[in-house]
Amino acid sequence: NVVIIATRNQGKVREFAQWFMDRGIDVRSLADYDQLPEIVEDGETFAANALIKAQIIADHLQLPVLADDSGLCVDRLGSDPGVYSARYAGEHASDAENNAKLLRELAEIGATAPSEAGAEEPALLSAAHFVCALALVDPLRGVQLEAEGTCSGYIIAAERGAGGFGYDPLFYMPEHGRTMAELPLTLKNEISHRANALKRFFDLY
Ligand code: ITT
Repeated sequence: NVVIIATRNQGKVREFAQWFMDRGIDVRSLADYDQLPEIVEDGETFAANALIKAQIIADHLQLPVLADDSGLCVDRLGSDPGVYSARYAGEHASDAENNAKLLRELAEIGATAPSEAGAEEPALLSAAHFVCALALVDPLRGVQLEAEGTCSGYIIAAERGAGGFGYDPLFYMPEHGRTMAELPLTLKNEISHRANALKRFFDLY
């Protein structure tokens, strides 16, 4: 039993692997294939981009494919970076570069933290939420399933934690007293936007 996920993001792969492993299903990603067609994610929504990725790879491999399009929406930045989350600081930007850009943009609108050396509770610069859109496409039967999940928190001024990926070190959840990057993978996988999308996915599947 295998599911193909149309992603090159190893952080996503780790999280999907845990979800599917629990169900006795192995996960393959685009890293396991050569000579794949180019994917142009030019949709205006997470859902549209998830469909684009799943459709292109499903057509190419002639197998059912699941795709994840996700990102961070920051209230005080008018929901940016949104669908541009992966390339916020430039086309092939690293997570560190994107996180630095996020803090620069917040500083520009005056959202900064007072010096908080030793503070237990970090200053909250803006409310924010993660979004994850999933799409499953079967080349023979077309779109099989779409599901979306979100997760709410706040952006803080300095990174905390080494787990997860992407914007996780800057995404703080007061109810957990930790950033997403400070949670063990199993806990992130219970509460994240991806977890919420996957719960819907398995309800519908
Ligand atoms: P694929 O398209 O190959 O799946 P990608 O990283 O380019 O990989 P997206 O286009 O969906 O994926 O962009 C998602 C970006 O949003 C990702 O690079 C992170 O910066 C951010 N992101 C998504 N999920 C996240 C999570 O669980 N924690 C932190 N940041 C996340």
